[in-house]
Amino acid sequence: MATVAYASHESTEERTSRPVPTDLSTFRPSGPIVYLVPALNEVDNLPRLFADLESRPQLVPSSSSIVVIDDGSDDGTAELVESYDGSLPLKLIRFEQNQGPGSAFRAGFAAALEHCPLEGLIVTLEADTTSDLDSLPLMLAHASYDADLVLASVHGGGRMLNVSAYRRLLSAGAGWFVRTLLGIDAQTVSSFFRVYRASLLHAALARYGDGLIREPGFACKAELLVKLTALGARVVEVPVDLDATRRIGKSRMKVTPTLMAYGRLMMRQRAEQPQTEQPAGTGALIA
Ligand SMILES: Nc1nc2c(ncn2[C@@H]2O[C@H](COP(=O)(O)OP(=O)(O)O)[C@@H](O)[C@H]2O)c(=O)[nH]1
Ligand SMILES: [Mg+2]
Repeated sequence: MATVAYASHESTEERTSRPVPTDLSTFRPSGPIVYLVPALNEVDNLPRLFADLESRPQLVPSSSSIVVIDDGSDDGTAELVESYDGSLPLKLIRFEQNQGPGSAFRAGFAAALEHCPLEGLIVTLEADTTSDLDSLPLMLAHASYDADLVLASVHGGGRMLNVSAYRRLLSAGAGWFVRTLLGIDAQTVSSFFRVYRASLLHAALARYGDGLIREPGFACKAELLVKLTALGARVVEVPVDLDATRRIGKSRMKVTPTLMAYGRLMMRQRAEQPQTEQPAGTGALIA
């Protein structure tokens, strides 16, 4: 596990920073968890995600919710969620027209923070079940003990299984870009699988308002990481395996618009840096 951008502002007394317990079998987060699952035409994959979560009730403590953000799917994704009658506390946000995962996260965070207490956790997760949920207890534990943001890291100890060389290259390239050109010391920057402290997102929305996520597409994850790090978020990476054979259907990521968005992000960050950057140790975050 690599620790990145560990801001030195431990002065805020309420902020928790304790060692993560070695035995996670009895660990339970103290607050609810809100799962945000952006979905575009995932009718074939969502039943497996629901089954994965149903088989791990400890990951869905009381008052938790699982919010699927359907983004103009035409394959019955929304109808599948609406007709679900199992044990999971499912909710649906539905866009009639496709707006992209960045827009989905913007709506999802706003909805989650309306009800989620400061000690709650927000997990963002792909609908396609490619990320290994067995890593989630450790991610939740870090978010509860010593991190504000936990990244699932295929490049920081996890493995990319059955992933094409092209996609590996794109993913590694995104990491290089964010490290080298945006100055963030993280190995994996583009995975959707993350855990955020609700308190971090509250602080970020107070700081950036509607401008927190400006990228509507896949580059939103890098954008968020840059902005949250500038706020002084303590970021921890947990190794997570990604297995592409678990996905039915093709990736929905559009490569050219995503690359263009990374370029736009860099230009914008460079233009805005003097206003948004804070010196280390003065993070505005409160736990
Ligand atoms: N809301 C929303 N979700 C999307 C969109 N495109 C992809 N997704 C979802 O985002 C997640 C990641 O997409 P995926 O196709 O697996 O991308 P990859 O893992 O980078 O190949 C999946 O849950 C998709 O259903 C979109 O335009 N809007
Ligand atoms: Mg995927």
